[in-house]
This record gives sequence, C-alpha cells and structure tokens, in this order.
Amino acid sequence: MFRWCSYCQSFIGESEPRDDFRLTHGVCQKCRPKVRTFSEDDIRGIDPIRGFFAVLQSAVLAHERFDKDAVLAQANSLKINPADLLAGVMQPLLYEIGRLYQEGKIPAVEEHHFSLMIRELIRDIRMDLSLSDGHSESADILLACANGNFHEFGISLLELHLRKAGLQVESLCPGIPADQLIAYAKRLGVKVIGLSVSMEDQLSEVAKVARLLYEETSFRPPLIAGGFVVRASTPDISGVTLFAGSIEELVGWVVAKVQEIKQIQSVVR
Ligand code: B12
Repeated sequence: MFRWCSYCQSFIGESEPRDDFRLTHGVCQKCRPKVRTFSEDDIRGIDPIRGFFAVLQSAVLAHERFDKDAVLAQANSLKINPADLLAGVMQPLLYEIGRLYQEGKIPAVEEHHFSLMIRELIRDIRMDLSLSDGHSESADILLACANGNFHEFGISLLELHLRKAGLQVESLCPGIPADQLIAYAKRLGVKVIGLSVSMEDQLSEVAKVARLLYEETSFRPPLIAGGFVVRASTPDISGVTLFAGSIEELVGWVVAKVQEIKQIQSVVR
C-alpha cells in the first residue's frame, strides 16, 4: 500500500501488502511530534488525495488519456509535491497498468501511451524544478539504468527524492557499458553508484560493474542496485548492496553514506 501523511499530505512510503496499490494514511516524521492522537477528521485528511487518485485510476481503467497539465494543476492545488505525485500517485498506477497488461486486460499500446504520459510529466516536473537535462561536473550519486534497461521512471523518481534531501544527483538512462559507466562516475567524483534493474538478465550487468570497480585502486564508491526484480530473496552479488527497501529507507541510507564518505575524505586530505 502507499502511505500518505494525513496532516501535510506528503507521501510517506510503501507498506505491506506490496501488491495492494491503494492509498492509506499515516503520519510522517515531520508531523509526528505535533500529533498525539488520531481523530476521525485527521484520518480523513488524505480523502482529497484518495479522490484524485481514484479519478486517475478510473481514467486508466477506462483506457482514457488524461491531460498531464490538468493532473499537475490539480496536484498543485492539493499541495502535492511533484516527487510525491510521482511516488505516491503515478507509481501505483504504473504497477496497476503493468498488472493489467500482464493479465491481458489491456493491449501493449495502452501501456506505451501511459508510459509516454508519465515521461512528459517527468519532463515538465524537471523543468518546473529547473533541473537541467544537461550534465553537471560533479555529483554525490550517479543513478543509472543497468546496461540494457530502458525503464527510466524508477531512477527519475529516486532522483527527485534524493534531490529533495539535498543531494547532487546525476542520472543516466538508458544504461551504458560498465567501463564507460565507471569512467563517468569517476569524472563526476561520485560517492555512491546506484544501478536500476528491471529484468533478471540485467543483474549480470550489475555484477560486471562490481567486478570492474573491484579492479580499481583509487576509486571504489559503494555500488547499490535496486529495481523491479531486486527482492530480499535475490542472491547476493559480490561487491553490491542489493536494496529492496522503500524510497524513504534508500534516501536515509544514501544521505548517511555520502556524509560518511565526505567526512573520511576530509580527514584524509
Ligand atoms: C512502464 C513500463 C515499461 C515502459 C518503460 C518506459 C520508460 N521510459 O521507463 C516500456 C513500455 C518502454 C517497457 C518496456 C519493456 N518492458 Co516494461 N514495464 C513497465 C511497467 C508497467 C512499469 C515500470 C515502472 O516504471 N514502474 C514504476 C517505477 C517507479 O518503479 P520501479 O522501476 O520498480 O522503481 C522503484 C523500485 O524498483 C526502486 N528502484 C528502481 N531502480 C532502483 C535503483 C536503485 C539503485 C534502488 C536502490 C532502487 C531502485 O525504486 C523505485 C521507486 O520505488 C512494468 C510493470 C511493473 N509492475 O512494474 C513493466 C515491466 C518492468 N516491463 C517488463 C518487460 C518484460 C518489458 C519489455 C521486455 C517488454 C517487451 N516485450 O518489449 C520491455 C523491455 C525494455 C528494456 N530493455 O528495458 C516486465 C519485466 C518482467 C521481468 N522481471 O522480466 C514488467 C515487470 C512487466 C511485466 N509484468 O511483465 N516497459
């Protein structure tokens, strides 16, 4: 399920059961100190978001196209942050679309149309936040699709959440060969590399990056991998942290790791 804060309407994260795409309420860390008890009114705080989600979901189920500008405007009027819109509203819809396609309930073309709309939405959000598509000179973390993976929404979403936490993020999709990826990460001086994997055969690309990093002498940032096929049960890959947790947990982990590495580097210098 997808948890929203009943008080400030921000997306908190996912909770079990993971295959239930409905929205449920909770209290985020920021609001927690202000809240001692729950009243019925408090719980109803996410009703407008549930309503918004329900309208979008029925449009998707009815194979209707929806107007991304109207979606953005409504999200804005509900004070939904763009990163939360993607994580808490669009992400469950993407999973729902994937399930419908897998069950043969919608044709592939519907899945493609919906993907196109999400892609445009992400582009608009990036523009609104003045995030250039150009490449910067340095970054704390490089997020990339594993070579051969064209599913870009996962890393776009993570990028927005990591930026929201104050990190400098560079992202790369589609992926590039392992040696070029490492050369690029080195040039940016990143503290962490994150690879996104949507299909089992892409796990070997992650292993390739880990092997090449192991051969490096002066540049060995932690390598993490996540994505649709990464589960707690995924067999270990040497030199890789497999991450199957929530966005919230990932952001916490990366922020702590980057701080730790920066501290070590400042002492060594
Ligand atoms: C949209 C979509 C597409 C779009 C992608 C558009 C785009 N520009 O991104 C299109 C139509 C192009 C597409 C193509 C294909 N797809 Co597709 N696609 C999907 C769909 C419906 C949604 C994916 C998505 O965006 N999810 C939303 C994002 C936010 O979720 P996410 O990627 O999982 O990311 C989250 C986490 O996994 C994690 N995460 C992601 N990356 C990382 C990285 C790190 C470091 C960490 C820590 C965490 C992390 O954080 C994110 C936030 O929670 C899924 C179905 C599904 N249920 O997911 C299928 C799905 C992933 N696709 C699938 C397949 C098979 C394909 C194709 C092979 C289809 C084909 N026959 O052509 C091609 C492959 C293309 C390729 N080489 O990559 C399968 C994969 C099955 C498998 N495991 O093998 C799925 C599961 C559908 C299915 N049920 O069969 N697809």
